[in-house]
Amino acid sequence: MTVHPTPADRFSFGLWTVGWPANDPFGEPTRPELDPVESVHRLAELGAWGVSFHDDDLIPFGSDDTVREERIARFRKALDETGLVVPMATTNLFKHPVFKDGGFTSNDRGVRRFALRKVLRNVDLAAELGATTYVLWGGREGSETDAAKDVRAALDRYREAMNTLTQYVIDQGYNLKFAIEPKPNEPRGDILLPTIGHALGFISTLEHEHLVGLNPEVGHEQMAGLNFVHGISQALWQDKLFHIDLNGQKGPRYDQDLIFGHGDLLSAFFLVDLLEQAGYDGPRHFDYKPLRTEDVDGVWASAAANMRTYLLLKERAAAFRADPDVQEALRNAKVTELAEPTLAPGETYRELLAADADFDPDAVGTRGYGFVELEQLAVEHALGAR
Ligand code: GLT
Ligand code: MN
Ligand code: MN
Repeated sequence: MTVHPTPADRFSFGLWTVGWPANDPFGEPTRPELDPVESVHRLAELGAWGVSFHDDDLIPFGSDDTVREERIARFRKALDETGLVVPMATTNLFKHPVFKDGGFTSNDRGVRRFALRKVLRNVDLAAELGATTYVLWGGREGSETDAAKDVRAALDRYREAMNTLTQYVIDQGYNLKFAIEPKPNEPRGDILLPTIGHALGFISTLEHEHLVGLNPEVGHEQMAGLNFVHGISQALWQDKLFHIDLNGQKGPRYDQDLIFGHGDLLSAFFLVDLLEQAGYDGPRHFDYKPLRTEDVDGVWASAAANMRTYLLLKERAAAFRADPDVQEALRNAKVTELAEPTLAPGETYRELLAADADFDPDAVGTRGYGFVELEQLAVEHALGAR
């Protein structure tokens, strides 16, 4: 099937994804460093719409102002030449040894102040380049030992950082919202705000809650054994899906960052179905790592594969929804009945208590729901068999 990504599909990539030189804890890089300017051009040629970056992907840590300005100017020129946009930016608070005990929640107050300054500085650049989402992935916010971290104090400091950042954005008049990216572990033994649910709970305690939402990543929830489609459903339900990191993962193990669809394919099918049905209009952002076995050509093949898989699943999901057999199976399974309020309009609990005298739980308990038939229809559509 021919599917061609276009900017209207809103596909975006982190510079650190295609640009990963494939070094891992056990081995050296297998590919050369990529120039961000080249990445911008190649992604645009492939039909991507946007590119995201960490401050350090663009401007090496510790650069002076001359180097900084020069790097930004080259990047901006590439954006102008290709029409690629910057929907999101983020801060690297994990690579330098200074962040070994975290950024916003390091036990060392000086480190916390340094981390906040690093983020504030890049928030200015994000706004300058037109980004509307600022992602915060706190990979080093956590611990390996429970004795070493007062988690309640750490959450106070996390909240203090978020309140400071949101106040800054308000004062500067930036059109920028923050998206927290949960992850259960790696690189820390245990990371704070490990899942969508933890992060949603935390966000509800913030001063400017409306400016803070989520950037959930497929693999991160699956590392915790959780259902990503359910997590995204709740994030949407709470209007907190500000951004999304699409990739693949094979169950609870290290963070694989596989190509989208190369992990749990059926979950990817239902995820695309959900995003498209819910009218999610944010970036479809791929946060993956081209396999270490691949050369530079393989990097671009993998970038194209992410977008192609998304579009194929989108097409399959639309066919699933349009199939009259599926619509009937949805009705038989009472999936549509769940949208009906449990109480009738105006009905009180007093009336409820006196109602439904003829309801027979034993008879209803024997009735099958037909979920298997419905799921099989989904599998057949995902396989292109219908
Ligand atoms: C890092 C991490 C990703 C995050 C990036 C944003 S950094 O690559 O593994 O999941 O999205 O900070
Ligand atoms: Mn990941
Ligand atoms: Mn991510």
